[in-house]
Amino acid sequence: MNYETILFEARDRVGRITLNRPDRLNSFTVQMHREVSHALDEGIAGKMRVLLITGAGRGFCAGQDLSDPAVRPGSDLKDALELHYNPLVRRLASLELPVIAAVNGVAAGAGASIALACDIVIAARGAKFIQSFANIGLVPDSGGTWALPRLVGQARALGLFFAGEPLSAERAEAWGLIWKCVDDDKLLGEAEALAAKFANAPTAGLALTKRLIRESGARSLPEQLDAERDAQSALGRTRDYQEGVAAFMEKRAPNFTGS
Ligand code: T3D
Repeated sequence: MNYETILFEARDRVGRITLNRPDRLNSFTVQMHREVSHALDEGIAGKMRVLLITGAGRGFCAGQDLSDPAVRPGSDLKDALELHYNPLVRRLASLELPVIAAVNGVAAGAGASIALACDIVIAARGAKFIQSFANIGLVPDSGGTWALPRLVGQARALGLFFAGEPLSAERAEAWGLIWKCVDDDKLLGEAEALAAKFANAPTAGLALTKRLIRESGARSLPEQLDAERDAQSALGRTRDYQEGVAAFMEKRAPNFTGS
């Protein structure tokens, strides 16, 4: 596919999506949704073991492109969510591999929600997160009302949602909203280093860890213990476990294959 609104490349087992409408702060159009979906298919078919998402130019993503006639005030916004945002967020959450968001600049509205739907969020010090939905009379969507209270608690989530004010990357890190804030010029290097580390990790274990964490909220402790037991039971039979133990015993670096 010839991508027009994103850049996509898969190299060294890492799929890289760059949202690429910098003059509109990489806000989402239907075409961009379709291209991201296609890139995810392509990455999976190419057996990527890690996905890295970032934005071109000075923004990460400003959410929905508000000039799109499909979301004109008065129209039913249900389709935009049902057909595009919700499937994207579900997919990021259920992809059986680590997903890293490298937030290079402002992440607003659904752009913030999509960043927070990723497993690891690294942000440039100059980046900010804006729950801008209230500024235009909408509720937070794309999983924002699910993720934010879990990450920062109800008081901060409601404050961010109601005020619609920018939250700096530094404060986002201090509040536990994101994994890490780094100097602007270090962002891509740090994100690539993490991606390379994960791409060479026992990725089946990382995928099951992701699932356990993401499903834990709906389970009791006894249920979670059962789920951990089942995951460990499956992983104990993998080549990567065999390799990890052998490498430890032989005092050498492991060579994991993700199988
Ligand atoms: O509607 C549905 O489908 C339901 C789903 C909704 C999901 C959502 O995401 S709702 C929230 C939508 N997003 C926003 O409300 C954010 C709108 N943007 C802003 O508030 C500001 O642009 C920012 C705070 C993000 C950044 O401000 P600033 O001053 O750094 O940049 P700017 O000058 O406002 O933006 C630069 C350009 O990008 C500008 O175009 P211009 O004047 O240079 O021609 C601006 O219009 C454009 N732009 C920024 N965000 C959007 C956008 N164009 C279309 N849609 C945008 N979301």
